[in-house]
Amino acid sequence: MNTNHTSQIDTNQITRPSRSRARISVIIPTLNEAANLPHVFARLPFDEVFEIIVVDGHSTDDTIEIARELYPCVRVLLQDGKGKGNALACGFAAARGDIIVMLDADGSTDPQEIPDYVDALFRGADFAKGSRFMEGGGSVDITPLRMQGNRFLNGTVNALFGTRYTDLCYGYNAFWADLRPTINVDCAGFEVETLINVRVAKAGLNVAEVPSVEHERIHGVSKLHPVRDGLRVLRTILTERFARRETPAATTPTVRELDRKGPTNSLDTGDLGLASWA
Ligand SMILES: Nc1nc2c(ncn2[C@@H]2O[C@H](COP(=O)(O)OP(=O)(O)OP(=O)(O)O)[C@@H](O)[C@H]2O)c(=O)[nH]1
Ligand SMILES: [Mg+2]
Repeated sequence: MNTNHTSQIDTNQITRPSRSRARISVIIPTLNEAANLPHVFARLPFDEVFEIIVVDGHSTDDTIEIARELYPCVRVLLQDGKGKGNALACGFAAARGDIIVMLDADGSTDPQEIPDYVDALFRGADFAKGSRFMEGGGSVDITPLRMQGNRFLNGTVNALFGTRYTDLCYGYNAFWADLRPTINVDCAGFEVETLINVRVAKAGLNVAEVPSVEHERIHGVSKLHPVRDGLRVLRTILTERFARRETPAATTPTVRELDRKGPTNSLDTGDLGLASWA
């Protein structure tokens, strides 16, 4: 495997918190998901997470207000650019936990699965990667076209990076927060999961796939365009594998956190309490 763009990381040199002390940050990118948030928040294991961060893409519905109604302690960020990738980069940068879980706001990823991802990290994985296509996983949301595209792109990554992934383009994943500089999300759109999966492979990290069941988007329409976004994914794969450049230095997006009065960078989340994984 060509690893000339990202150096291998020895995670044995990193000290990580015990299960009883690990704080979990849940990052949820939102773009006009007000109608879906009640379902998503109803399934969040609040007593087990440290913070919930909604990263909004300047929704024109009342996504932010609904999130706050559902969970007054929610941290709300406004992304500083465009696209899901940029939203996740903002959320990752702002997270204060030891473990980061990323999931979608449309009801297709079930927050009740969070413990499965955390379990995988405590069994030794650096990165817990959701998979709809391994035993125990499934999807009622994916279309035949997307299924074929995902299969092709997944096979391309496995061939080029020596991985054995079963599901490349899936938005439900978890990882140790200390890996942020390695993952260094610096893309804008739906290629973000691919970028992350490829960078963890290049860094030689321990990846565990976690079976996950994807449900149907409840309300609203997808923002993903299979052909346009499939081509972006392919370009990302080829750039990460063949481009003659070092991985850019870790970037930090400008994170704008909203309190109820307006933008701030200093919202105190100390009252959220520590995670309580037994
Ligand atoms: N902040 C932000 N969130 C976004 C953006 N684009 C998509 N999202 C969120 O990212 C998540 C995934 O987007 P979806 O449109 O559901 O994409 P998808 O899951 O591939 O498509 P479906 O399966 O059809 O729902 C959802 O929570 C969206 O609200 C964006 O530009 N900014
Ligand atoms: Mg979706």
